[in-house]
Amino acid sequence: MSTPWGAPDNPDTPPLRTPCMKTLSTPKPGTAPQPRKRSALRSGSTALAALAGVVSAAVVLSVAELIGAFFTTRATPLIALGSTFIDFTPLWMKNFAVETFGTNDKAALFVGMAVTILLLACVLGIVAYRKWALGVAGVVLMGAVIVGTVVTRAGVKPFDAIPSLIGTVAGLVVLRFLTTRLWRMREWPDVASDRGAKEPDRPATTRRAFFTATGITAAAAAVAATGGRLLSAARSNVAQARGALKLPAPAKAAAPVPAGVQSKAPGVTPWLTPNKDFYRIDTALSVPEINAQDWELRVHGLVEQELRLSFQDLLDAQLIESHVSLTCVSNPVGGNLAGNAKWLGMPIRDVLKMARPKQGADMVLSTSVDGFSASTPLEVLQDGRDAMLAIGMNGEALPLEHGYPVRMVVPGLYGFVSATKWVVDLEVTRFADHKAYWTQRGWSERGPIKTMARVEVPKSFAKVPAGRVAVGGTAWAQTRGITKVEVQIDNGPWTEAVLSAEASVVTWRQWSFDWEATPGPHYIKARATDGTGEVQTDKRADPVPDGASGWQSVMVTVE
Ligand SMILES: Nc1nc2c(c(=O)[nH]1)N[C@H]1C(S)=C(S)[C@@H](COP(=O)(O)O)O[C@H]1N2
Ligand SMILES: [Mo]
Repeated sequence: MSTPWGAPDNPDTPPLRTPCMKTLSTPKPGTAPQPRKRSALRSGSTALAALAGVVSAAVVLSVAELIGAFFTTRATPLIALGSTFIDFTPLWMKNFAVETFGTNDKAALFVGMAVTILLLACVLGIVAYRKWALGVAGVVLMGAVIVGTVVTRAGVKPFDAIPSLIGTVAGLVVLRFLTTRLWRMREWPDVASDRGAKEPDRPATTRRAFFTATGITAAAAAVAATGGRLLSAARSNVAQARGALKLPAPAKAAAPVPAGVQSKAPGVTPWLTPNKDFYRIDTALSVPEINAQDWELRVHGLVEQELRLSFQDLLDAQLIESHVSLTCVSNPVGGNLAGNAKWLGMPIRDVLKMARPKQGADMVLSTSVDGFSASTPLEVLQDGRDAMLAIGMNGEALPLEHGYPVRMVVPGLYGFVSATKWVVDLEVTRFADHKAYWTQRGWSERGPIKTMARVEVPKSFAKVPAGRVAVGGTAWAQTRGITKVEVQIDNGPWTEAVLSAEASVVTWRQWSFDWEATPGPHYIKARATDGTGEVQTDKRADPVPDGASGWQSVMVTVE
């Protein structure tokens, strides 16, 4: 039985010979090779079949990458597969990934994906070699999975499946081509050693043909992949447009930052976080690239007046500027998933004033171009705090990875329920009716930031000389402010630290403490008190579902 490709289903049936092959070799009776070294032969060809599978997979991905340069980056197979994987990652695995890899979780995902694809490709190569029809079925299935993940991504249109489709077909053609070379090799097993000088060329020739084909294909795949990258970079002018963007002056400037906001302890984080050092957390495997001219925000749902805002509308609006510290709900006690920046944007309450929410609405679901969403209490967006549609960060347009051209910034709430980057949709709705991205995955639906004091110097497990040691760090309780930080050495008394100046209740506040250190191992603990008088709880909680809590304890050795 043959497939439409004319290949034998049974690997032990030799493929049809071409006239050319016939003239070259027909073992004479009596000189046929002994079926010795059978298993060695088999495992050798199995490895080559696996190699053919890997090269074919590389062709699928690189051809899709090259053609994908003319489509959205979210439509390339790796990005779509990875993004879909992220969306379906169970909570425990996500927590494990963040705990183990931190902000390298994306790199870890790519490594994991590469290993998985490599293994699958090996298997498919071997299957195709043994039973071609099954191999085809496997490749078609993989192609279907890839196309399926591509077309179900947010903001991706059906024709964005074209790169993956063409890539899959190209991969199949290459697999067929390489597998055919392997079948030919099987016809002339490695008999040179068995038959001395007789027909020494034949096996070597078929073998060489396979390796030449494999090498050329692999090189072509590498060129296609690199070309695809370069091409899509060249075609994308979003980064240039961002650089050229002139931000308007705010109607209401940021309150001046008082002198002395920086902790006196050397080595504490800068009070204002430079954009390049600002932590980045999101589900986006490739940073969405939105042209500001194409950007549009739809405001709808339980509103009297639906709106569509353009980027120009934002530039023309009464903008405000404000220092706000952001914090990630996944930040462990003592962690660094927090940052402080000066944001420029349009107050969201002004947008809501135009849209006029209806009775019964209690939430705004903000959605990004790539399908992330956050549920923010409606009252928080109207209560006078500087919640905004931000277009500027520390005097520049938003960096691409921080949400260019527009993101939300809401003082007092963890990012997962408020800080939607690349935001394109605001739906006024009710908590009862919609669940946001992380809420669907086991996190809470609301996320006020918990009071937290962080010890930054000395570092955990540091060795310090005896005598006066500068201890210091950063504390936050956005919207409530920090009124006290206390330090405890070992089981000694809680002693008040020196607070640095406070810029506002929505920015973090730094502190320092002079410690007379005596030789030996010691534990340094810190806790903050917020503007309501509440002392930071010592109750340990994991980040899931609504933020970590507990006192940080830093072990140091005094010498
Ligand atoms: N589009 C989009 N916006 C997002 C997220 C995301 O995954 N996608 N993550 C949120 C989370 S969990 C946090 S903590 C902040 C982080 O913002 P930053 O990366 O600018 O620090 O972005 C929020 N906005
Ligand atoms: Mo977050």
